[in-house]
Amino acid sequence: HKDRDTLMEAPMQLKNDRYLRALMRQPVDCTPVWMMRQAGRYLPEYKATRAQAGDFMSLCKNAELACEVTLQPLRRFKLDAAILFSDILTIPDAMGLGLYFEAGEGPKFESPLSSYAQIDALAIPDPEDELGYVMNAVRTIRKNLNGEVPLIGFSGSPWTLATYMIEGGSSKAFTKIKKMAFADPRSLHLLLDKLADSVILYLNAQIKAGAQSVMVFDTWGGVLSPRDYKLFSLQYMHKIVDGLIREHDGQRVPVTLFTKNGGMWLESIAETGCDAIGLDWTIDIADARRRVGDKVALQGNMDPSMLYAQPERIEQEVELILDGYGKGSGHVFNLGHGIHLDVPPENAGVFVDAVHKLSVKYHQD
Ligand code: 1CP
Repeated sequence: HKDRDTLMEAPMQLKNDRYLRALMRQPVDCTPVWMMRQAGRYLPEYKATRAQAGDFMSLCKNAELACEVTLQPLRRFKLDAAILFSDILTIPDAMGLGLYFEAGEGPKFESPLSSYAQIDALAIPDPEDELGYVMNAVRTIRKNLNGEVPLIGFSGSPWTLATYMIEGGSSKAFTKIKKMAFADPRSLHLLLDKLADSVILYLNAQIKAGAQSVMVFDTWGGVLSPRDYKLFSLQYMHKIVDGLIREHDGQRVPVTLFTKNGGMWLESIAETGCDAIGLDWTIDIADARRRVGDKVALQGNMDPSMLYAQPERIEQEVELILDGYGKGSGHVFNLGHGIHLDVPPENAGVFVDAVHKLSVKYHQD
């Protein structure tokens, strides 16, 4: 029966699989592109949906609205991937720390952690229970994407989550967590280990719910010394990579690790066995490729502030980065960090189109 066959094949058959192919370093017609924080406040339609939801966490907890904002950037731009609309702080919230957002001030926790006893008492969240709203969003988005492009699931790294849980919110100097790292390392390692276990369960549940690739955001790993990065951040990301489902529904589920300011440590990151490394803009992608060889794919790495420039300047920068990576597959174009909230949406469109148009020649032999 024809209809039934189509229905059964539908979930596997992606109309555009460039993003997954590039992560696996398989041939592509042009370089795939998506933007970190592609759903968000630079889009007026996002602000409208958010206002409808009330606050940010209510938006994350409403599967229909989370799906709506996930799809909004895809309606405007020819993006090659969708990313789940959620936040990295869902795990600490599910652990009972009381996440809230103060207007214009970013995330905060009611009960930040400071002692071994508090950390010891933390339970590992059940992804289908306390975090069930995230899995519902994944399932809803996957259904509504209708096989157009792959869906990226994500989590924060244990170190990055721990910074918020111990500092009580965003930080500049990270003195509280560093005090714990150096004066009471046993407590911090207990926390990082529980977070690694939580992230493994959380990402595997996202994969089972329909995420076709996953990314770990280590936004604050770069504030550590090289030795402490390995000890407090990379070690736990390695544990996560080892614990992830790498094949689901007969398809490889690629994993990308992103450490902001981690350009010095690419070789060690590649050794975790991840499929791809996310790069910020402080490293030349040509050097990065020379250093990792064909071990992993690379994602990045235009300075997000370049989207303030004129179209010609944006196109020139895209060309320079494409040329830096060079010929062949293994490059997923992206910004080196999240898109700024006052960027004109048209400029994001110029960027996405430039990647597709200018990259074709790097994929012909
Ligand atoms: O609407 C609002 O006012 C809330 C702003 C906002 C948004 C749009 C927050 C609060 N989170 C998000 C969504 C979000 N966060 C996504 C959605 C998917 C997409 O990319 O479109 C993702 C992937 C994140 C991940 C995230 N949250 C990270 C890691 C990546 C990065 O940008 O470094 C981090 C560090 C956070 C914490 C967080 N949540 C929200 C804010 C404003 C922050 C950053 C605070 C800080 O700088 O410390």
